[in-house]
Amino acid sequence: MKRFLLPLSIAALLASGGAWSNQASVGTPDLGPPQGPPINAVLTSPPNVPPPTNRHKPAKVIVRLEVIEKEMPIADGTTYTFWTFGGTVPGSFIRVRQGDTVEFHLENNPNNKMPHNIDLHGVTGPGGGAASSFTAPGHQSQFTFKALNQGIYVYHCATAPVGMHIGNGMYGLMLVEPPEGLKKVDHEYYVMQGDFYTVGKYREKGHQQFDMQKAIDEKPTYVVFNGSDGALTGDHALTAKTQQTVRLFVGNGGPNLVSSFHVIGEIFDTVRQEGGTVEQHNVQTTLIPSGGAAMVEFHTQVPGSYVLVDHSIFRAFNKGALAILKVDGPEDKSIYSGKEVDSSYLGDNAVSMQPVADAAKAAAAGTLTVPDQVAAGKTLFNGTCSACHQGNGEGLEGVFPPLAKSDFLAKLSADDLIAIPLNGHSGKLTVNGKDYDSVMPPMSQMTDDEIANILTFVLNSWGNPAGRITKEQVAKVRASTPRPAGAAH
Ligand code: HEC
Ligand SMILES: [Cu+2]
Repeated sequence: MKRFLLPLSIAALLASGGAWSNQASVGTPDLGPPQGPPINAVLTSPPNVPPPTNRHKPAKVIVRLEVIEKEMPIADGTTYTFWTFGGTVPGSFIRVRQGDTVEFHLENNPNNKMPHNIDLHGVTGPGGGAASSFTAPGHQSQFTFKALNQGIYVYHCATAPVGMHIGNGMYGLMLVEPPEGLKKVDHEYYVMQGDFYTVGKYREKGHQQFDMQKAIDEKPTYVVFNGSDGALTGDHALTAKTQQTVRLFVGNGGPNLVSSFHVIGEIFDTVRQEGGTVEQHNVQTTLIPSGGAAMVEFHTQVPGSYVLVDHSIFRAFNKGALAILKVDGPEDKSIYSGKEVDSSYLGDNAVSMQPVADAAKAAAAGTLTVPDQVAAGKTLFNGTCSACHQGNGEGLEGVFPPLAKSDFLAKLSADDLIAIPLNGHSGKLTVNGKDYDSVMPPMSQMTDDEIANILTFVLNSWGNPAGRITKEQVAKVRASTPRPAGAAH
């Protein structure tokens, strides 16, 4: 009964002239019955996007999405048990055309522990499908919906406790193409932000548990694109060439934060804010609500690394909300002179964190050596301390004291040395005959093993007296010395 009524009410909408008569929706959607044989939807893992449907008629499209609970890295050397749609965070990208009839199958892997369901924001009906898709482990559910509205839509799990299911990575995007399709571009990418809540600190090694209190307090440990710290940096960076067009489908799964999505060094030519049909032009930063998405388009002109961030910027540099689009091609000096400052801007995100992961593995196995710590510490030093003390440890005369062959450092006890990065330092000191009277801020946001590795690297570099600092020593100093007000714990 309802099936027949639906097209009628849409026809009434059309007659009233409102809903479809906007700039981005050129064609009139055919919301009639599906034509031709059923089509199995192509689903892709992030950052890939399925190809355009290239269809001109509504079809019946079959989507099979499997929920898989699995342990994956959330940072180098740090694992987390994610709950996923299709084995990835965000979940598989679904692409259909306005007017399609979608036969949706939700499968809950038999090895899973939890029941799950799915709420697709692109669905018109109770719970966006949630009411029809509650599925126990080892079972599957099926429901059918018509994609009435074009746009880019979030889907997510809505099983209680909902925040926990979303907070464990249960979200993704579904694109409902307009009848005429989207304008052709050179690259389409799938990027989705999410906030994560772990018991341990940001980048604390080992397996991390979900922290419900942090989630309730909206104090995430991680804010990342595509499910992990570094998911889209280094070898995993997005790529393009100069003089190309790029379309990003940018979602935000939340569960809590709103994203101020920005690409450092680019201006968005076109944004479909909130995934709606109105096009906005010449945008610097676009707001992406939790449970919302946007389509962002720009064209590349100057080669280099463009940094995708949540411009709530502590999230980018201290919680992981940072990705890279690497653009290759000839320089255009008339647009940009060409001096690149990637490494200092990006800190340790620009370099491989492999030595840090190796050291964490060795520490877990009880085989951590001084060379392991030195290698990890070097990477971390370059991301944190080198901004002031310089990569070669020489500092800047009169401003930042040298760590290389520092006679001040050489005289410190292990505890006093540990206290400097942990609690900062201010006031007069003399290093190698030169006076300094400045302030070093506390770096207590780093974990015990990060500080241990950095100091072991410093002690074994540049003619310093060698030695070793362990994470147990750092933990002891952390517990027994006061941090200045406002320092991280
Ligand atoms: C924001 C700039 C800055 C950063 C980043 C920084 N320091 Fe410092 N550091 C200073 C300043 C300034 C002093 C001198 C403070 C004073 O005058 O009391 C100092 C002093 C020191 C000293 C004692 C003086 C010496 O030269 O031996 C040590 C050791 C040290 N820093 C280690 C580190 C380590 C390790 C890191 C990275 C975890 C780090 N610093 C990061 C600015 C910085
Ligand atoms: Cu779930």
